[in-house]
Amino acid sequence: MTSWAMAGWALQILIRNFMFVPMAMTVKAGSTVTWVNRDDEPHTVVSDRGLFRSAALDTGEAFSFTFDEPGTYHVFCSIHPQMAATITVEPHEPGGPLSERGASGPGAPTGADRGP
Ligand SMILES: [Cu+2]
Repeated sequence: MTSWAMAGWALQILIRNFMFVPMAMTVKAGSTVTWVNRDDEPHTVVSDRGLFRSAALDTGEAFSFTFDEPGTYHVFCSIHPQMAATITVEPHEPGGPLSERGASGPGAPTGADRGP
């Protein structure tokens, strides 16, 4: 059962029943995560830090983003903000420093969920 499920496609998050499945995923830095909409409703994939924002994905459409920097990334659907998922990106080096950055970087917007 190796087939086509290699590298990128292994890191797939389905959008189904107004949920991201799985809701939490841990990947290595440099990994590309692909979201696929399996609902009949359009959904978006949006970073709460403004790193990326997909167009509205219709049924069967996909959106990918490559996570180069370690950290914790929160993702939601801008149409249904209750839909949320967390991507944890680990550094490549085994045993490397697992510093929890992200929430308190200089200039990085904090959890306050304010639009412009
Ligand atoms: Cu949605």
